[in-house]
Amino acid sequence: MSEAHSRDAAAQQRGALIADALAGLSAPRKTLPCKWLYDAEGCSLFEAITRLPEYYPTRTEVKILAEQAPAIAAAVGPGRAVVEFGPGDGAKAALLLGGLEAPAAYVPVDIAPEWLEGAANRVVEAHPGLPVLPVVADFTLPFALPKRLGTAPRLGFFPGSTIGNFEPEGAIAFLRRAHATLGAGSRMLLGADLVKGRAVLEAAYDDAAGVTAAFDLNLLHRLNREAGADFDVAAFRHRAIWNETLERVEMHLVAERAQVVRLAGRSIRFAAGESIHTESSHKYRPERLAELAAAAGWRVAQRWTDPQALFSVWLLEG
Ligand code: AVJ
Repeated sequence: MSEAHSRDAAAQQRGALIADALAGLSAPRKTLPCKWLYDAEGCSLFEAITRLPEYYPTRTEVKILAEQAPAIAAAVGPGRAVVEFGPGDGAKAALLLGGLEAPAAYVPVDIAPEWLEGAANRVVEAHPGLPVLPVVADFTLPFALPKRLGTAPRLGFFPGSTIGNFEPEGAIAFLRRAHATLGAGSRMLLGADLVKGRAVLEAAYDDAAGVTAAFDLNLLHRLNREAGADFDVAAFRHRAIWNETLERVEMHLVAERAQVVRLAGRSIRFAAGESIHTESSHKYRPERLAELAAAAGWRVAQRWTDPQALFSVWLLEG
């Protein structure tokens, strides 16, 4: 990427952040898209979250991927190019690629260049000789795969239960679009967190050490840094709520007192106790996830879970 190109991309992202913030914060129920949680600071806070005792998803999924590696490799088959939506630090990809037979390439796709570089380097180190072709793109929107990928059959990889950050209709739209991007005959390895009791879920999203609170509040710091806002971050408090009806954990930033915030020349009013909904993390029952996949044109080939049924890994084909 040339410097001018990345400067343009940064300016474009800033414009999109401001537009999303103005739209989300002038709605009757204030909201911000969760993708903006992941700037460099957000990425490193999220990595700290994955190591928290309360945050079971990452370690459970990694355990499933490691223990089921031979079964996953057998079901996926040889010679596939792995396209990962949101690669994080690249650790899960390195693990997956280590088990697969003769993978053809690795294509990490992410909106955050900070993430991409680290993931690409990690996989290059673990798998020297494997072509690694990073794509800077918002995978919630349509994007093109690199031409150099050629005609190798593809395996989409969407771990971490990031699927849960979409509304159910958005998840179907994403899965359908991913199918179109990957092409006919492709497969998809998908991680999905499962419905469980409130206490476990709320602790996972509001840990005792306050790392998740810092991750959530960083969104306000980011708006101050990049959108010229003047949030008094100390006047907001992080809350995680299990919404039993919608089967999702919601993160909110609650205004502790009435206040007015300036953002891009506009005034945004908060009543005391009013919140910004910053993320939903939908949890799935296996039947529901199978329905979702089918609605998007995928067949379920296999499903793996841990002994406590905390988390699930799915192989889809279509
Ligand atoms: C982005 C899906 C991996 O929803 O569990 C973790 C993000 N937010 N703690 C999730 C998150 C708060 C996470 N994923």
